[in-house]
Amino acid sequence: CPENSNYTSCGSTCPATCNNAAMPADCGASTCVETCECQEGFVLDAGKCIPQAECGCVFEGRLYGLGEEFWGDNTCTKRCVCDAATRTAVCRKASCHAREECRVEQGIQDCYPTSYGNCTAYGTTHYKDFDGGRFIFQGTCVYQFTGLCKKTQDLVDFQVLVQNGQHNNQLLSSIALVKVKVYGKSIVISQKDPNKITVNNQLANLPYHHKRKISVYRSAQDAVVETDFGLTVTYDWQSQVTVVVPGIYADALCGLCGNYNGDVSDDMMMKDGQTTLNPDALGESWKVADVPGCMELSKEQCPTLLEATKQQEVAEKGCGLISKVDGPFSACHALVDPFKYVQSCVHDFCLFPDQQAVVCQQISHYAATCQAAGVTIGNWRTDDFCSISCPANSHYELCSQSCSQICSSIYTPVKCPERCREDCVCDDGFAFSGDECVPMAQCGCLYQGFYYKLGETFHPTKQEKCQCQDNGSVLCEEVPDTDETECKVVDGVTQCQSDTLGTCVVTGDRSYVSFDGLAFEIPGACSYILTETCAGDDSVMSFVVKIEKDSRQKRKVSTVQALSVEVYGLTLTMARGKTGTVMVDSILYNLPAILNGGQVQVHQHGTG
Ligand SMILES: [Ca+2]
Repeated sequence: CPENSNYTSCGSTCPATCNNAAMPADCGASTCVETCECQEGFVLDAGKCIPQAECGCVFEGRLYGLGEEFWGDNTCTKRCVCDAATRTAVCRKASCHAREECRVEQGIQDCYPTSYGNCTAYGTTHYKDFDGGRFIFQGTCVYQFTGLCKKTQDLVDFQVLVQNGQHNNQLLSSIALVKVKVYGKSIVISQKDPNKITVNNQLANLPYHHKRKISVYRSAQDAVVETDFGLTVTYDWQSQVTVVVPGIYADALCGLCGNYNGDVSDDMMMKDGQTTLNPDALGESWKVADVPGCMELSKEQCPTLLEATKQQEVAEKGCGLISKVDGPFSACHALVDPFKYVQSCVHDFCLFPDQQAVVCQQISHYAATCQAAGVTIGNWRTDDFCSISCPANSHYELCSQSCSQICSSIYTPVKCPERCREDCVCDDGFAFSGDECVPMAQCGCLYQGFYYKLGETFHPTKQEKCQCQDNGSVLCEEVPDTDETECKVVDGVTQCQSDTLGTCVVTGDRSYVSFDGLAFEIPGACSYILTETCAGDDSVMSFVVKIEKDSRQKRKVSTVQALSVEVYGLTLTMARGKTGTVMVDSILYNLPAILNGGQVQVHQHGTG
C-alpha cells in the first residue's frame, strides 16, 4: 500500500477525498472492497493519501490546489486564488488586456494574446524591428536588443541582450551571443557553446526548465527560450536571433528593436528619447556592457556593391539562388518576395566576400522563411556549397518535422513544430541527448529542470554529488562539507576542488620546481610545454602553458622570453619587455583584460 495507507479486506468503495461533494450519491454503505485505505486524518488525492489539511479549495464543484490561481467564470472577469490559510477560493474582479482574448487553449481557459510582435536580427547584421523598421548595426559590445521599459504590475520584466562577434579586430559578420534575463535567470546562448546554454553562468544541456515559467529547448537548428507569459527568443548559435512578444507589451518595450507601438517613424529611438538615423548612435545608446576592444562601427555601405550585385545575381552558388526562376525556391517567390533577401545577401557578400558562411546564412534565412510559410523548397545545399555537417549518427534533412527523436521527450512532452525545417536528424534507433545522437538506450536524465547525459556527474548543491545512470535514474551522495573543498562554478560547471593550489615554478636560466616540489635543472633554450591537461579527462578544463626561451648567445643566459597560455580557445602571450600588456591571439591588450565574458582575466600583480 502507498504511504499513509493500510491494507483492508473490506474498505469503502468511495473513500474520502479532498472533494467529497463530487462523490456519487449512491455510494453503497453496504458493499465493501479489498483496498488500501488512507489512515485517520488522511484523504485520497490523485492516488496518494495526503493530510486532510493539505487539501485544496473546492470552487463550484471543482478542486483547486492550495495557492492555485484560476478564472472563476468562463468570460475571464473573475480571478480567484485558492487561499492556503482558509482553504477557500478568494475572487476579485479582473479582465483580459486590450490585446488579449478569453479562450480555452489545450484545456486551459485564460487570457491569450490576439497579436504578437516580432523583432529579428540576422546576417551581418540586419535588424527588422517590431514595427517593421530596418537597419544594419554591427557593434561588438553588448546591447539591449529589447526589454521592458514601462514597468507595470501586469507585465513580467525581461531583457534580451545581444553581442556581435569580433575577430582579429575585424568586424565579424553576425550576432555571436544572446542573453535572456527573466525571472532572476540569466540564460546565455553563444556561438562559443554550440548546442548548449548557460543558466546563471552554469553550462547546461538542453532542454532546461525552470518551474513552469521558463523552458529552453532545441528546435531544428535553434535554441528556443520560452516563458509562460508568451515571450519567445530564438537563436541558432550562429547569426539569427528572433524575439516574439505578446501584444500586451506594445508600447512598453525599448532597445534596438524599438518600442512596438505600431508606428515605424519613431523607431531607432535612443535611450534619451531622441530618434536617430545613425545605427551606431542608436547602438551606442543601448550599450549595456563593454567588451575589451569593442566598438560601434557598422559597415553599411560596400564600395563594390554594383560589381557584387552583378556577380551574385547570376551565381549558381550564391545569392542568385534565392531569386532563380527555376531554382530551389521558385515555389516560394509568390509568397515571400525574394527581392529584399537577395539585396541583403548581396550586401553581406560584398562586405565579406571571403566568407561563404555569410551567403549561406542569408540563403538559409530565406529558406526558413519559405518553410515557415508552408512552402516546399528544393535542395539548395551541395557538398561544396553551404553544406551542413551533422554530428555522428545523424543526417541532414531538408524538411524535417521530427520531434520524437529527443531523449528528453521520454520525460516531458516536446513541442512538435507545425512546419518542417532544415535539420540534422538522428539516424534510426538514435535519439538526441544534449548535443549528440546516442542509441535510445543511452538517453540521459532530467533532474531539477536540467538534462544530464548518461554517466555525467554534477553537483546540484555543495553537499551533493550526483550521477546520471541507466534508465534516467539519478544517484546522489553526500559529499563531506569540509573547509578544504570549495565548490565554484568554473566555465559553467560546478566544480568542487581543494583550495590548495599546485604551483610549478621556473626561474632564471635553468631552474624548475615541479608541482610536487622536485627541483631540477634544464639548461635548454627551446620552447617547452610547462604544463598541460592530459587527454582522456573531460572533467577538467583543458589548457596548455608554454614557455619560450631565447637562444643562448655567448655569455648570455637563456631567460624566459615569452609565456603563453592556451585556454578557452584563446592564446594569451606575455612577452618579455612588454610589461602591462598581453597578446590575445594576435591583438595586443593593455592590462587588466577581461576576456571571454570574464572566463579569463589577466591583471598585473606586483611587477609580474
Ligand atoms: Ca515604433
